[in-house]
Amino acid sequence: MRHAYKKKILYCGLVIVGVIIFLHPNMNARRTYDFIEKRNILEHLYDQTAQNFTSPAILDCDYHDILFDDTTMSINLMDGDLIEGHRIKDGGEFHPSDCKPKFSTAIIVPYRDRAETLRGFLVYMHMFLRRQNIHYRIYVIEQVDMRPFNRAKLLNIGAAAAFKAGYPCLVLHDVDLLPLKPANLYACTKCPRHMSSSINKFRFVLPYLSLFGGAIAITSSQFKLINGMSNEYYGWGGEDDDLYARLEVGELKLCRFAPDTSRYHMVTHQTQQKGEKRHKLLNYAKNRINNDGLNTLRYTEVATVLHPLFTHIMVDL
Ligand code: NGS
Repeated sequence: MRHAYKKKILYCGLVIVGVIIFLHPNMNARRTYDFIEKRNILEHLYDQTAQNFTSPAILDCDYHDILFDDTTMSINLMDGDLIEGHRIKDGGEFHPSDCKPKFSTAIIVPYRDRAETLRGFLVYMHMFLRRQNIHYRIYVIEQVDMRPFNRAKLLNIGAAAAFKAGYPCLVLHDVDLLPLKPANLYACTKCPRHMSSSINKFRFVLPYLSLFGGAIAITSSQFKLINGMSNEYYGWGGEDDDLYARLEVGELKLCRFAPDTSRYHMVTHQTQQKGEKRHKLLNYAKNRINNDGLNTLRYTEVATVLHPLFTHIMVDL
């Protein structure tokens, strides 16, 4: 009798462990996902430069070599300094001088309180990006008030600045992520692209298929079509899932590059305070798309400074 009882407990225990393992996000992670084959990437790219951008070069830049570059960048670069004669203009803008780029990208980085991470990010990113023969500018949007961090609203503010400067393509980028593969071109594809689908923190495995955070590329017109992101997510989490819901409303299907091309290193940091309302907000994400976003964006711009490596926009939300 006692033996049968013990067996039952053991059996129940095993079932519970099995359910926990099955439900754990990392256990359901996608080892593979649909992606654009390397040989097809060129035709999927959204060729467009900023409205008032002109290049002195005659020949068009070629992107075949970089897309097929198999090397991995060393993250030690972030501890170094930029090489001399880098030709980056104040505000963190760069374009190649020996060929005419086909893409202009505004890289928008929401930020607060991580000076050392930001320094490493800027040095690394300029080294990474200048090899890609694109025209780009890095915008850092800093939240100066004491409310919980609002990543999505900061991204909306950065997007508004990029629209003003005529950028047709936005890369929305966390400061703690470093792209490892030069083949991961920082240009928009015609489909909104989840770029950071293979991060060391998740053992280079995609945690879930609709993940649309970390680093993404989206055209300015697509971002406007879905009214940008929600302004309501204070604290960590949910705002990227909300953005995914907006893509669904706009019938925009996301795309990705191959896992090997989409590798990122995440710089370690303390975990952030989680947003209390995020699940509630997420339940009504699709209902709020028309009255929460770019068209309701209100904030105070404290200052905008053109630093040698980035455009620094300080805001009070
Ligand atoms: C989900 C969050 C997302 C977040 C993702 C991965 O649970 O915002 O985890 O996070 N959604 C909600 O909280 C509703 S990560 O492990 O990369 O920090 O992006």
